[in-house]
Amino acid sequence: MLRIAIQKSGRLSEDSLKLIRECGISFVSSSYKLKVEASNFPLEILYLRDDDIPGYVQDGVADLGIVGQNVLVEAGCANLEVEALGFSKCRLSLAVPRGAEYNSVADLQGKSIATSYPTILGDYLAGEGVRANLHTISGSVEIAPSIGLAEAICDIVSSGSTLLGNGLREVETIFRSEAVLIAAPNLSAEKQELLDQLRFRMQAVRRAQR
Ligand code: PRT
Ligand code: ZN
Repeated sequence: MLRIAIQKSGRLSEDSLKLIRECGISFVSSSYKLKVEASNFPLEILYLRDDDIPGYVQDGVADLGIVGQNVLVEAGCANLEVEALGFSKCRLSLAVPRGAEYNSVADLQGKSIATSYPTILGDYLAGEGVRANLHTISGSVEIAPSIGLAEAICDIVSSGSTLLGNGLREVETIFRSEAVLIAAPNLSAEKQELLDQLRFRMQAVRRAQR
């Protein structure tokens, strides 16, 4: 039996469940059960926080997972990706207060930047030769400049309305993300065979949507 970890409740949940159902896999989902078994495919679904999914798959507690590339790469687990899924598209961007002067990323030299993505941001800044002070916060990052916590932010953007609503201007996109299927490194031959069947079905679902 394959075990797949998906987000319990959040932006990935609905599309993850929909994709599994569109693969012809039936299961009864209830908001109380954190683990359900499919009735017509050897699959068990675990409902978790998205941040915990890369670690569970890396350690083999779950065989598969569905998570955003932003969370996967930040966790240092990019090697687990097996299939891009095309939903939950977003970008990780740098933003500064609307009135602040900004010409290039070099302007962030010595500045303080609030983010939930210190690894991706740190790698990006190092590649640009910029040294900045990163403040890692786990949510409501967009509030940081207005309360004096940081001079810039780096966070997930989708429509851009959250930046706009907090008086911020997007100045650089540093990473593009979508939901991906991930798999544990050393699956048994039986599990690998089931994964291949599942990927085949997922690819057919995506082709049908194009
Ligand atoms: O509880 P749990 O830890 O499981 O969930 P979470 O709150 O950490 O994650 P969740 O559900 O918010 O997002 C899950 C994944 O969806 C993210 O890791 C991204 O891969 C993807 N995704 C897609 C987004 C967005 N779009 C998005 N807009 N994740 C977050 N946002 C937030 C962003 O942080 C910002 O605060 O929405 C705000 C910006 O949205 P716009 O539309 O105003 O630009
Ligand atoms: Zn999360």
